[in-house]
Amino acid sequence: MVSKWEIAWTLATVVMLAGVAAYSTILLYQLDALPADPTEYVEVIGHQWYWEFCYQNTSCYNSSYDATTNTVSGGALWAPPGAVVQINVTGADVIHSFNIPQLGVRIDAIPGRMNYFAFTVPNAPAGTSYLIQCTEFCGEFHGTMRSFLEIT
Ligand SMILES: [Cu+2]
Repeated sequence: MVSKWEIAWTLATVVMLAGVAAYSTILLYQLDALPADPTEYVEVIGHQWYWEFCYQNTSCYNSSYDATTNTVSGGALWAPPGAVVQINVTGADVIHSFNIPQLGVRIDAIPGRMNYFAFTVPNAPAGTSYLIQCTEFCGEFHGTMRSFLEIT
């Protein structure tokens, strides 16, 4: 025979798990929510093997990484300290993945699809830079498909 205690603790567990599930679902949706009024929008396009950054959908910069000096030329992801940056990410050829490891930013760059993500730039002094690394194996020079988020 089932005791009333067995029924009670089973029900208590069900209620607790339902609460955790509901709370987690709400948090997951909030994590994906985009800010209503970001400081800047940047279109990020992954190419074999460089990142292209477009500001206001008009000024585009191809960021070329030099592994011998660990620097980029031609452009970077520029943002002022504390800015809320919305990135609209896509791929031009194969699947790439846009990743700023220090800031926990990671989103796939998929041809024919636009992925949206927003993050807050740290309040770091101008000139600070954060590594950007492609994290989806995308061919021969995947390892040096890098750029920088540069604080302006
Ligand atoms: Cu890549």
